[in-house]
Amino acid sequence: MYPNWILQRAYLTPNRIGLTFEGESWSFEQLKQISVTRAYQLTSLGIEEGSRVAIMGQNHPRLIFMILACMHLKCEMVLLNRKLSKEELDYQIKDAKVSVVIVDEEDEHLLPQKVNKLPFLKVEESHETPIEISEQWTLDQTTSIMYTSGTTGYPKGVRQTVGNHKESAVSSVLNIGLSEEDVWLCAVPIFHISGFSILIRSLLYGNEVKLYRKFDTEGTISDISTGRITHISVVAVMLERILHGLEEKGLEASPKFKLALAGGGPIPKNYLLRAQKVKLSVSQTYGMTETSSQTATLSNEDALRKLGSSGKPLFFNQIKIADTNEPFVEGEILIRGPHVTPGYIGQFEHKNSTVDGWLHTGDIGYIDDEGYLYVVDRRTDLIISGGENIYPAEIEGVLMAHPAVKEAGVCGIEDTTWGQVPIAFIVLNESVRKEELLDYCIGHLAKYKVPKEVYFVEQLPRNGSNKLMRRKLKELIH
Ligand code: S0N
Ligand code: AMP
Ligand code: MG
Ligand code: MG
Ligand code: MG
Repeated sequence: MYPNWILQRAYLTPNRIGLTFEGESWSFEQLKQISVTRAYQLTSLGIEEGSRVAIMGQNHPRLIFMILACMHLKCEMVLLNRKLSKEELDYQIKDAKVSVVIVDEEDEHLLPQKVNKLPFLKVEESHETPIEISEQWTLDQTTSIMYTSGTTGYPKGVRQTVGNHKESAVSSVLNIGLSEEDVWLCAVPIFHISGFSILIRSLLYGNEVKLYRKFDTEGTISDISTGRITHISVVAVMLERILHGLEEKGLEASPKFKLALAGGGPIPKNYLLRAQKVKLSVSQTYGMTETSSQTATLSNEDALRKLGSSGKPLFFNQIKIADTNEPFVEGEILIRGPHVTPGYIGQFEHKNSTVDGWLHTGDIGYIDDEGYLYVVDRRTDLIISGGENIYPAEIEGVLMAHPAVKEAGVCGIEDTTWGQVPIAFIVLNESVRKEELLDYCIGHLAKYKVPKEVYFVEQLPRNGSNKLMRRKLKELIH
């Protein structure tokens, strides 16, 4: 048994600041009080302890209070990506069989109409039913569930347990270190593990989170160059915007600033070199939803010597390359450790997430002769655009459902802004305008998944067994 982290944190350091947002601050004691009140209100609205709920909202203290309240109730929280289309959200809500979607009123219009919604405001204005808040948590209890898209086109709901989050936070701090003045800037979405893990670390470490509604280059630059923040989590696009801003203004990172944790996809080497010039410490990390954030992280002292590496596994984690023990030999990256998900929910509930304890990531990499991991290719077909994952099958499925489309093939191409973007190749049944197909995609898919270009072709490259060869699609562009 482990103590309820919110109660424990408020007991240990009640007066320390836990959260700041747009000039307002909350101590851990205040976070406890508000979240307990919300838990009483959720109870009076019929949310039962241990039930599965979905939560959706922009980064905002109200979202944090609701998440903490659900943690008091030991609810399994499905964190919905607010950039997804109604159809995509509908799939997740149905697959997870949640009892209700607790939603920021501003986001209500993003949800399918038929969904059972509980607006934040209704909770905040509700009566309270005082219940006994669980003081004990168990490691195998599911805290959060995040959907990650898959090769089949059907996203899988990944369980992240109390144990997974705890191990992730402990391993992280054994590598990065901790001091009382640490302030972690959270400008990544809380609905991704990149953001959610910042919240978890704050509860365990007792450090402040400075929360942004959304990433804002100007604010971040000022926080990094003249502010109090010591840490930030970024994806490549955000890092590039920060570097560009610092360079343009002739600014450097403040000596107080300790680390930009950069992950969610490959970080171009020249960003890491530019970062050195503006005295911005950056550590590349390799992490994923299935591992509740980082598995390996490069320590800053190795940043130049091991440029491009994602570092060594954090203390309790292990990494190996499938079918080899030789350095520099590329193969599938396998991960083992207490931070690895116990499995999925919904239609993939019975799919094993590990084999002999090893998570098969599908990513390709190698380990050098000193034990440093290099990720060389992402898992099959995965396109990462600005830190958001896209699987070709999801887009192909939507395109194929259009009557004018006979066959569709999607792949990613390099893009200077987003890293990669999807493009589509179509064999037509009947003539149709590109714009109509793109509008159709906009109606069914998250904006970032809509192909940036559509090519009409005579046929798609297929192998002997008629399987689409996505890697050959690019050759069709003349
Ligand atoms: C990069 C971000 C901030 C860009 O968003 P921005 O600039 O705010 O865009 P909007 O104003 O919302 O929209 C403007 C136009 O741009 C389009 N657009 C927005 N985002 C994308 C995108 N990703 N790809 C393509 N287009 C995009 C909009 O559609 C809009 O278009 P128009 O003008 O046509 O309407 C934003 O994308 C962002 O926040 N990205 C980061 C998301 C993220 O956190 N990903 C990580 C997910 N992975 C994990 O969590 C596992 C790894 C991990 O844990 C980790 C990752 C990083 C750091 C640390 C860790 C860790 O291990 O802890
Ligand atoms: P997600 O499903 O959003 O958790 O995304 C995790 C995926 O992002 C991994 O499986 C990798 O394909 C990719 N990724 C994460 N970190 C890195 C990295 N340091 N280098 C290259 N790819 C990465
Ligand atoms: Mg994902
Ligand atoms: Mg913007
Ligand atoms: Mg069709």
